[in-house]
Amino acid sequence: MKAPTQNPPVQVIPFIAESAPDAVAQIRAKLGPDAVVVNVRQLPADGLAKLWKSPRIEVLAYKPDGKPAAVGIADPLSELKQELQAIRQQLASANAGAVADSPRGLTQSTRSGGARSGGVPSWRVGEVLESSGLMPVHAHRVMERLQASHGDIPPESLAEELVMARSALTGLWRHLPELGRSDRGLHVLVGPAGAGKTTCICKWLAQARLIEGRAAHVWRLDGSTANTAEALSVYCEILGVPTERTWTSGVPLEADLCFVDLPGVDWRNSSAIHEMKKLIEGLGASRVHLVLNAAYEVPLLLAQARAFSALPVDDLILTHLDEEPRWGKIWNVVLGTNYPVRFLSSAQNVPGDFLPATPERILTRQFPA
Ligand SMILES: Nc1nc2c(ncn2[C@@H]2O[C@H](COP(=O)(O)OP(=O)(O)O)[C@@H](O)[C@H]2O)c(=O)[nH]1
Ligand SMILES: [Mg+2]
Repeated sequence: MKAPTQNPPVQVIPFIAESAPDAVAQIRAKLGPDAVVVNVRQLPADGLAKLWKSPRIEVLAYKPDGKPAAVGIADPLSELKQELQAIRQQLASANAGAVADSPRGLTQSTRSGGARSGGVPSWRVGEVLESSGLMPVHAHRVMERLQASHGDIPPESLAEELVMARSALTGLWRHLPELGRSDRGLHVLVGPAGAGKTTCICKWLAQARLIEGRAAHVWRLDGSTANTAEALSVYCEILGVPTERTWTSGVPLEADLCFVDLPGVDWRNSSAIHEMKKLIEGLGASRVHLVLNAAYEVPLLLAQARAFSALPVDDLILTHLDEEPRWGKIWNVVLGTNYPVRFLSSAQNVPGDFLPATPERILTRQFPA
């Protein structure tokens, strides 16, 4: 690979700020209007300091070299736009390659090794499903479907079994209702603390603002605990999205995409969930997305989904998928709950990976070529 000769390495500078306006002011003062923000995160307060200090934020930013600050269109978000475009391209090619392709390594595997001791061949793909992350109960359900439609005698090769299993899983996918496809309107993200709710709002906003140029509005509301997600306000300021800390006049006419960011709720605390339910009812018409950390163990994920079903949840957003190698796990949530999955989020950084959930996308990662 050729070493880059034209672009000198960029110097990423961390800024520690007390608030969103403070961060923006510091970045503009030091790097000028064409600064590129690469990450925003909230810093954990140390020890007892968290009792009296408001949380601080760290913003990583740099000034693109060779581009005088005062020349050209000041677009501090061009890097983010490029990154998003690259993600979209990747996405398009991943979809194109995802249609019923036989995973390599399995194509040579024929039925000879799959016979029971009595000589009658048996389906083997159930084990493959389990090793990709499906719980035995769900792998069993897929196998029952396969046997119901193809009979007890499996096809010649394991690769053919896998093609059939992929198709059976796709048939079990719960699609978003027609009405839920457009994302106009008010979205409320709920879930346990640390699941990635605020990060998902930032990623969703980045796509809507930078690629689609849409008008958005954000409310960062307190619940039974304070909402300390200062990073959200910083990001909104960077994207030019108005944020409010209280719900007063409702959704403005000009905003076609609105988000309510709420603090996390402990799934075992039913009275806090009840309080959140009342808060959501007070917002009027909205869509409620339950955000879950998919790297957690499946029983915990299902217990969380059950606890939050006291809220009017429309669908799920699964996060931390970069920390979960076995994407087959996602099927346990698809088959173990009544919710459609709307988005898959797999990066800490914004804009990062935030993609509509589809069976093809999951299967491609579940059974890599
Ligand atoms: N690795 C990884 N980290 C994430 C992801 N989403 C969020 N995080 C990190 O998880 C932590 C909690 O995220 P945050 O959005 O504040 O969660 P919230 O409490 O639900 O709003 C932060 O440190 C995020 O940077 C993800 O998809 N992958
Ligand atoms: Mg948050």
